[in-house]
Amino acid sequence: MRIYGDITSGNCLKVKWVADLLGRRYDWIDTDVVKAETRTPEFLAMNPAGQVPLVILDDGRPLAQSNAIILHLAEGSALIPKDAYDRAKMLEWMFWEQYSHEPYVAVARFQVRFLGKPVSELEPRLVERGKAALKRLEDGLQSTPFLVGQTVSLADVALVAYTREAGDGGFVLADYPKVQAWIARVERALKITA
Ligand SMILES: N[C@@H](CCC(=O)N[C@@H](CS)C(=O)NCC(=O)O)C(=O)O
Repeated sequence: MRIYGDITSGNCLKVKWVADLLGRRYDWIDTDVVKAETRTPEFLAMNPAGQVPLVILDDGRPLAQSNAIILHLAEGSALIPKDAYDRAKMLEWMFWEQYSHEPYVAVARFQVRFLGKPVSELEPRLVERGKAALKRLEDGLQSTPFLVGQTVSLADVALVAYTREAGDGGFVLADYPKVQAWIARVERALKITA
């Protein structure tokens, strides 16, 4: 398998973490988003959306969208609950991540860390929605160690990717103690070292 990814991107790291944890063999093809390497004709022929992560499976089929990729890679593993309701709850968190978390928490981080924007100049809506997403996570972690019950699942993979970097976007993780403890727990479970 080939993984096209940018190591500074949480969406790409989700794929790397799952592949590493499950012992999947892959070649990592560094693809620099800032240098528009996802917008070349060659890349667009593989993924017309012009985005990483992208994987090319061993049989040559392409697959994009971080959460679709990790779902495919983890099929049949302990990262996906066997119980149908729990599996759907995992997907509930993953869809929520893409629509209500990543567009705020990841975008604030990108603007501060990569575009050099001062936190004080972030669009207020971005900050409010990002804080609301972190609060939603804090509430979701009141009674269980992971987002779906007692064991780590793809819901945790999807959500930890940008939550652990939220400080870079000016969010104060210390305001969310359950989330802070969960980040450390998920990093241990996924064997994330950096
Ligand atoms: N929803 C997509 C988002 C992918 C995405 O936004 N990728 C960014 C890097 S994090 C990218 O490739 N941007 C380059 C571009 O749009 O030109 C996913 O989860 O994979």
